[in-house]
Amino acid sequence: MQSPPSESSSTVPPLIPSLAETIRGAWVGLPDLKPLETETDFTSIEGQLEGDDLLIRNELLCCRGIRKIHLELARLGRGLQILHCVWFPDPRFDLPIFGADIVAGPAGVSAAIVDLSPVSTALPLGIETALAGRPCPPFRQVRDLPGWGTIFSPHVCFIRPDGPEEEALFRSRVEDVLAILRAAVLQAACEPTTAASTIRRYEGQLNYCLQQKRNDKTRRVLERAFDASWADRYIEELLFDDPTPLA
Ligand code: BLA
Repeated sequence: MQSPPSESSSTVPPLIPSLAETIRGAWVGLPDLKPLETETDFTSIEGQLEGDDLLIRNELLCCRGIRKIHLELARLGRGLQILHCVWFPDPRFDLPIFGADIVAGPAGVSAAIVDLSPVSTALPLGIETALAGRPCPPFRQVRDLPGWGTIFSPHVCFIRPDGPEEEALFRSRVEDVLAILRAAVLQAACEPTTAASTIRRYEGQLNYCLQQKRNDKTRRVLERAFDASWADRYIEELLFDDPTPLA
């Protein structure tokens, strides 16, 4: 796969390319892993934000148990770097949503978040036990969640990493979280589309998408670089598209 341009720039904070590698490593060997076909080709997108180029590179895959694995690397001129990653489960499987977002500016990483978020009232028991057994390391600058952040689990890690050591610690947190999810994907059984549990998880995923779309900070960057209707379409069709309605 071709390296996104953000990885060859000397101004990229090392956390973003190294996390991208961590994430790519975590999907290797997942059952029935394949590229995700989308109606629109979102692989590579270019826009302009206040005279600066905005480059977006998307990697999209799916596997048994996960309807969409999305890794996005965005670079705005020399100023802003973003890594956005969500693994959306197939609602027939009892799996949480993996989400990570890293936002970095010239002064360093301002936001780093990672979570396995529930799509029912609580996380699947095996995931909960595994996360409880591997608590998030103590970071010096923990950030407050925004109002829409009620979708995240009690294990969410939302920080401003304080220096390269904490950046490495955050990367190892992402590794731990993905190892827990991988183990669950390998074990998960497929339940019928009509099962009450499937329907509950489908609705839970709709709610996750709805709440994420309330993040004005994402929308603002996209609207300024492209335009409001393009940003809307990108958010609705790619970033937080709803799962396919259950038949
Ligand atoms: C915050 N997201 C942000 C910020 C920007 C973006 C500029 C503000 C940075 C800061 O507060 O320090 C921008 N994020 C983007 C853009 C994309 C993106 C443009 O992903 C995509 C093109 N956001 C997610 C996911 C999570 C998430 C999957 O997309 C979590 C799993 C979280 N981003 C998230 C949170 C904040 C944030 C919680 C802080 C919001 C706030 O404090 O109001």
